[in-house]
Amino acid sequence: MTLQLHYFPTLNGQKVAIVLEEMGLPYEVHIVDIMAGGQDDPAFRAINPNGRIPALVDPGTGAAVFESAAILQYLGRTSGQFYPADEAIRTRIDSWLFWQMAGLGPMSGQVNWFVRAAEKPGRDPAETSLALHRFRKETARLFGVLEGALAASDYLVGDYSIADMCVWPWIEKYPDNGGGLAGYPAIARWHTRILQRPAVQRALVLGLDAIGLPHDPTANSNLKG
Ligand SMILES: N[C@@H](CCC(=O)N[C@@H](CS)C(=O)NCC(=O)O)C(=O)O
Repeated sequence: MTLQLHYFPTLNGQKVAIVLEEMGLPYEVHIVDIMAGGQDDPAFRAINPNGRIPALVDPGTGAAVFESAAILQYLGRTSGQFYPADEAIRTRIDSWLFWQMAGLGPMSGQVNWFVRAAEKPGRDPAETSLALHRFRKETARLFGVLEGALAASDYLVGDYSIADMCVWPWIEKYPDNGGGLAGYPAIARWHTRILQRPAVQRALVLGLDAIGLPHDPTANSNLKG
């Protein structure tokens, strides 16, 4: 049965695209144009009352799943791939999923938002500086945690898993330090290792043609996400 991915090419959307491509599952893409209010469409709200992409509908089971990590867990459970049933491994993967969803995503997302807000002409820097200080500091701490976890192993939990696929897109948001991943050699190696995977390459261009965007991730960094 063909899965229905409700999608826009943002970091949270890419997570699910990567997982679907890695698992080789049949799916069709339904673009929800979040730049044009598609997330408020009542038909989409019936799938995700929270009005955010991504969401996944599985006509085979009747499941309608929202929150990207919940989608990853669903696909891992139902496909039996990249999410070992061994309780010790699975719960460790879950820990990294929550870490991304509650930590790295929101913190680096706030940095990104406040950086853009601070750049707006006429904005008083005092309005954004405290928030930027707080969210940058926490994002840097989280990058330190990730660096430590990857220093001694190629992937976050044993073999390549949905934990890596959940965290990986968010590395792109490392905020404006000018040095990229220079201070994080283990993250940089892991990032390159995963970037080279054919499934990841396919996922990164998913939906870009449909909304008229170039196949250049750096050119699309102003998408909501
Ligand atoms: N925690 C949610 C976050 C979803 C989310 O924030 N999606 C963004 C795009 S990455 C969105 O739909 N934004 C639309 C808006 O801000 O109105 C998840 O991981 O699925």
